[in-house]
Amino acid sequence: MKTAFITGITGQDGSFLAEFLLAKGYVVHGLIRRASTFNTGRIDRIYVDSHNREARLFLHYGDLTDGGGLRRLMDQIRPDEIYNLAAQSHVRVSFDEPEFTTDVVALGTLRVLEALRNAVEALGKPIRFYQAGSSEMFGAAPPPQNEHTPFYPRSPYAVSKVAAHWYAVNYREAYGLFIANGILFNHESERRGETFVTRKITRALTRIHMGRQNKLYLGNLDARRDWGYAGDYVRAMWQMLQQKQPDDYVVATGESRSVGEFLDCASALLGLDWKKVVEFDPRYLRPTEVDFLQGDASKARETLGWRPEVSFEELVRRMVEYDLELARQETLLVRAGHRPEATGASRE
Ligand code: NDP
Ligand code: GDR
Repeated sequence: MKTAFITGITGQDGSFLAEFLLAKGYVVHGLIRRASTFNTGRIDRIYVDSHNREARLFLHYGDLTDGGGLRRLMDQIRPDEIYNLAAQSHVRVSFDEPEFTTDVVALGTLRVLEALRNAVEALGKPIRFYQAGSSEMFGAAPPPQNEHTPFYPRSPYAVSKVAAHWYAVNYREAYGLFIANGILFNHESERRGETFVTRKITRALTRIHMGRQNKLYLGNLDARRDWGYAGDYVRAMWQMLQQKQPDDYVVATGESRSVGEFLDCASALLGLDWKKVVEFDPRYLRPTEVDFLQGDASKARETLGWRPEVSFEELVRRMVEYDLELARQETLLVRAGHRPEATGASRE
């Protein structure tokens, strides 16, 4: 039975990856941050009380800004595989919090790599490491982007991911460690954070459909992204760590659509005309934008045998159906006298 350690387990990808690894028979350990409210909503469905002998998912408090804690956890968990997914992952917010973003995304990765290096030396066992890289690292480089495309990051988040990428390459070469960088293009799901544009759209349009909201405020509708389904992308992460040699891979669908096209697809499912409800708010623009991402995942296809299974239309349909059900439940609760909950609709 293999043991995996996931940082960022409470996030969208962490929750999909934990489910995927548990289904493969792994013991899974996850890093969680102390927060004043519960932040484990995405993994509650798979959590079994650790006193139960059947439990194979264990959670540990820690933070990517706390290197000592990471090193202690590594000694305790003795993982076979580490998936470093934790990040301040919002590009727009990284302009507001550049130092914090750098501390978590760039230095945080370095801290996990140091903990890995110490653990491999101290425990004398091989440990495989996955680093969550991003298509944002390509930034202004023209599409299609693949493993040979030079990085041209356009935000503090993206610059930090580039640093993390090169730290990972350097640790692989300097210490002979098994480290793979995934360069993943945007991937979404029903569990996507509500301030990312796809989920912000499906959450808002379904609420508008149910009469719970009037307007949706957005920024740049012309930006193009290569959007896939998160469940497909965590499979690629695992596959990268099952190879004979560590390497770096682009993971993408190869198709690119604008934010406007995402709006078209989601609103058609609801019979809405989004042009009547969407308004522009400059607050959601970025000082430097990434205009056009379209990945070329030939290497992942040929070497890993990876292919996306969920199409763009199916992705949007899943998100709209899920959020429509949420909006229905919200409506019922309000009718029963409950106070409506805040949504991400008015945020980033
Ligand atoms: P999310 O924002 O959904 O999740 C981020 C996770 O990181 C959460 O578990 C969060 O904890 C945790 N985290 C944030 N800061 C810290 C910290 N200081 N210490 C420990 N944990 C922390 O991101 P995704 O799941 O979408 O993405 C996973 C990774 O993949 C990220 O590194 C992201 O940058 C990268 N990526 C994502 C892509 C995408 O399209 N989704 C594409 C390419 C790369 P909490 O729940 O407490 O906030
Ligand atoms: P991105 O995702 O920046 O690509 O990063 P996001 O969904 O935030 O933005 C996509 C595009 O939509 C435009 N946009 C808006 N974005 C948000 N969030 N809110 C709005 O109101 C809005 N209006 C228009 C943006 O300008 C942008 O062009 C995601 C994150 O998951 C990163 O962590 C990851 O590395 C990359 O994907 C790949």
